[in-house]
Amino acid sequence: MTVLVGGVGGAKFLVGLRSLLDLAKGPVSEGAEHEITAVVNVGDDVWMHGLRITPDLDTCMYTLGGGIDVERGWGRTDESWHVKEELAAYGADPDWFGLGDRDTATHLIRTRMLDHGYPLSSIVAALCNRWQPGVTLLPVTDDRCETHVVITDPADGEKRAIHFQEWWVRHRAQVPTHSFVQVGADKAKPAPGVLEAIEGADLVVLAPSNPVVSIGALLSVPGIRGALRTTAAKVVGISPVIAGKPLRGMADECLTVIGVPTEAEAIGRMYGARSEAGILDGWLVDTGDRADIPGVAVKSVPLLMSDPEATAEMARQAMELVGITL
Ligand code: FO1
Repeated sequence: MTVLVGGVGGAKFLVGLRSLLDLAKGPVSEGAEHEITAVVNVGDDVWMHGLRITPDLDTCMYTLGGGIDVERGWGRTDESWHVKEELAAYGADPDWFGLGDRDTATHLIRTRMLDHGYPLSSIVAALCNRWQPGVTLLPVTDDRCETHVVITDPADGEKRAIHFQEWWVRHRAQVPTHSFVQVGADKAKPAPGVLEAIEGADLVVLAPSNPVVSIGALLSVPGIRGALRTTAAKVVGISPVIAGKPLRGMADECLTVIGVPTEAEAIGRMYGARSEAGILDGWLVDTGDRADIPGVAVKSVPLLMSDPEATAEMARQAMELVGITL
């Protein structure tokens, strides 16, 4: 199975899917009965204090590897913040982005490997040797494809583009926001193995991630949408909103910016049916929601990922929706 994921929601979904397919934290054994490949968003990626940070890849790696701080949904458990405090003591900008001490080791290794010319996909594989996530994590692209946000800056009333992390962490999206831009998308290429993972899958799933800055950012990489439209696998999406509300994060803020209602049906229509110009064969919505999307099989099931068992059942429902039984 191939799953398109962003950060927290995607990582949680992968944990449930891993348990459903009887995979465990450990080496991805080629030729096993089941394999999971996660194609992960890189739109959140950012340079901070000279280090390259890749939030969604790290959230997936730490969550599946058992090192995540569950409460925060990012960074490491048992974290300390001396590096952050010392940077602030120097007045080093920015002070609004938290670099944990343990997390910083990951960024130091990544940055050094980038400096030595390794592509991001090789760096992820190297870091996963330690974390053994039990699934293959692939960045959607090895190229720069960052989400930037066009806002009206409250400081001077000027319109300007800022990095997604500044919009999300510093401003909490509470500034006049006009649009999202995927900087680098025009030249970005799918990372090695990504198109093969989509085209060779038995099933492709869009995880319940942010439809704009996670799934939308993934789709902005040239070739991804085309692979989803042509793969022999069925493509099933899982609604990231329940009763008009996102579970975490700011999917509602992002959807409002692009003029799409925060509703399961509207998001499903935005992705569209493969029989038209879209990418979906199936769309799972929560029991409290409904959706009528011509050309797309829709089913209402519980979508609260309260624990791995509930998530595993969601994944099973996604398979059943398109006629796959384990
Ligand atoms: N999110 C925050 O709200 N505040 C932070 O200080 C913060 C630091 C941070 C450091 C490393 C990392 O991998 C993620 C971090 N995040 C932080 C989360 C980050 O903004 C993610 O992009 C979002 O959670 C969306 O996935």
